[in-house]
Amino acid sequence: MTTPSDFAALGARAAAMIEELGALSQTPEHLTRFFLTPEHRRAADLVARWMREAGLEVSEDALGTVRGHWGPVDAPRLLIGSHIDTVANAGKYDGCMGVVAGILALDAINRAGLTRPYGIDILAFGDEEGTRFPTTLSSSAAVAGYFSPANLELRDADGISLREAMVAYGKNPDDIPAAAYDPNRVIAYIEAHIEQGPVLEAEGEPLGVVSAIAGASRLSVTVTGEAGHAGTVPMRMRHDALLGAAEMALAVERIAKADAHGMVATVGRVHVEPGSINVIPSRVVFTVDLRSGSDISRREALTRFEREAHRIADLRGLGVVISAFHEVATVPCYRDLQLRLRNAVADLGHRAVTMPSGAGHDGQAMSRLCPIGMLFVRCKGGISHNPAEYASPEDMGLAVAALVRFIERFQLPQLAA
Ligand code: HGY
Ligand code: MN
Ligand code: MN
Repeated sequence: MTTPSDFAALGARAAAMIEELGALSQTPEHLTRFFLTPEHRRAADLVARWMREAGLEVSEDALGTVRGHWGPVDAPRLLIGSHIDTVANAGKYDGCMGVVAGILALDAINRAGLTRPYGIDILAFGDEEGTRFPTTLSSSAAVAGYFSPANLELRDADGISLREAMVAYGKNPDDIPAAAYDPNRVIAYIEAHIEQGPVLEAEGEPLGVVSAIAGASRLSVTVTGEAGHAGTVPMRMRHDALLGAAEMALAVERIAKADAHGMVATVGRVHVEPGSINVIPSRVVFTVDLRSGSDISRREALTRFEREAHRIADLRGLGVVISAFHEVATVPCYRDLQLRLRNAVADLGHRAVTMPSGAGHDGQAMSRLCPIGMLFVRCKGGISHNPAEYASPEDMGLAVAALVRFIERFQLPQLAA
């Protein structure tokens, strides 16, 4: 069996790589690495170096996805990947752990001289979080062949369009179609990722297998009222955009709490104008992130929220415009891949917990290309999108070994139906 047994040594290598990658940030005091930024460039170059050191041929596509190629060039491909972009003030493991684990797994396979009748590509995506432009999964969407050219005109907080950012990054938007794989040449996509939740820790297990990735909607809500003097306008005569927005935020919380499918709703960003301490807010723009394991209940919740928001606006004499700028359906993980991943984990002497993912992943985009499977790794306290995010070297070592074992067991380039 090629599978390495020294999980601690593998995990120590993974931890060192995570630390090195985690230092490539917009600012030194915390980790922020957005899509197509200079820090993304530095991280992509580091990942490319690691891929070469693992014996992989390296390429990079028009949306900055770094690809490490292993095995017979003209054979069907098994894809293993995750993302290297981060949220603002992020943890070091979200996304990066899956890219590091994939590289270390192929390094172990190369050292063992294993061959397979298929090739393997490690993919390091640059835009899973969607934190720079008002879209998400754009790099994996290009790989899966469904990137929408209209997104090239989307602008970041500084007014830079995705198209301009690509050119500044040294890419040509005309090359985006060439980033897509031929679906007939792809067997499956596998992603290792920290769980970003508390279940594995509560179960006392280091690894999990994902059954489905929850669907999500992202909204931008603009509430318009009337600016006024904070000292002179009586409360009953105000059209305060912020208080209207606050009532709408509480309404979306109420809707999520009442849902039977574990729905979650988050207002993560609020912009207030004019933003002076002594002026009644005239305009507020806030975001809503809504997720559920049931697409039907999520869509019903969106309808309910829209109705509530207009009711609140009418009562307060406000205007409200709701735009849904991102929507991704709940995506099941392929059963045969779930089974193969569970078997690989069992070979290491552990029971893989089968569980849904509340967090979104590139696998949702990749499911448009091929069957997907996900391996979850325990993270401390379930904390994520937070500098306190942590996965132990032992658990990361086990994840690398599980990927090696998965590949070892994966003898033929086709899956069971
Ligand atoms: O938002 C998410 O679920 C992922 O971290 N992008
Ligand atoms: Mn994330
Ligand atoms: Mn992630």
